Amino acid sequence: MSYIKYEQNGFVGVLTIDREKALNALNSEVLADLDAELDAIDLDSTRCLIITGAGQKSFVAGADIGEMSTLTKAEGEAFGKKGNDVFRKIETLPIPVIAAVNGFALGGGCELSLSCDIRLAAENAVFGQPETGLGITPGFGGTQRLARTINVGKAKEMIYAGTKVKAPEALSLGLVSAVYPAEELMPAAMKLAERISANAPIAVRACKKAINDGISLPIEKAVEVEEKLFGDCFETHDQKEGMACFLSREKPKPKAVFTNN
Ligand code: DAK
Repeated sequence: MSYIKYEQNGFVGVLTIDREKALNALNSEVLADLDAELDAIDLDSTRCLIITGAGQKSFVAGADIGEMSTLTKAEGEAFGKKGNDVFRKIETLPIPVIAAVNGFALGGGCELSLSCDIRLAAENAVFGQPETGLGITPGFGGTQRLARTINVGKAKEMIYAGTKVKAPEALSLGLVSAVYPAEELMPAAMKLAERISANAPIAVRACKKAINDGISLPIEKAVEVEEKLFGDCFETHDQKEGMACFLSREKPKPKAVFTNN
């Protein structure tokens, strides 16, 4: 039995972390199942992925504290690497990934949402990095991605003091793009995923790569990354059709199914 449920809705994949009785906490098995499910996504027919948690209460309440409590230093490092590898796989997945944060996003759960491209939250969402209270640092990229996503001082406060942030504050911090009543979260995430999927897939992927690869480079190097990816869009079906339709004032025809060219 897998801790991950996966559904394909047209071009959109919906991946649910399904360990509801432990508020979807990430143990080694959940991480292994998540890794395997990410590898199994058909990237030729999927243009956007949504990640959410099972139930109404929690996105992911963190790494599994029970499992971590008995780890040795070496095992702790190995566990951190396993999580980091999976989260990096999400961050570098060629297609955009939306986190639909339906409740607690604490510790590894907050870090999981930060490895996604876009975060949408339900009104009951709570974000936090409570690790220092447990005697550890955030280990799945929290010290790095949180400080790059929101104001550095606020990120430091959340990490040093374990300050939790509810959905409205998360919105004002830019940690999430929008907040919805719980029952509207998944429809809103689907709607956004479908809007993304309606655009030229090669161009959307190139945008993700350009932003991710360029963001930590000096601007003169970053624009070179953009130039290359911009050039890669030319001679593709969608570039030719998109521009021809604009010039002839025709309605754009439905996009071709993505192929790797
Ligand atoms: N791990 C394991 N089980 C968890 C869990 C977690 N993180 N969070 C909740 N659960 C389990 C509870 O134990 C409980 O199980 P039963 O007792 O029913 O068997 C069940 O989920 C329901 O939880 P509660 O009864 O506590 O529910 P409440 O509504 O009262 O409270 C809560 C919800 C989310 C406020 C509370 O459960 C809570 O504070 N949970 C812990 C949140 C937390 O501290 N998260 C951060 C975990 S630390 C590293 C790699 C990774 C990390 C660090 C280092 N390296 C080694 C480099 C990451 C660390 C973390 O994520």
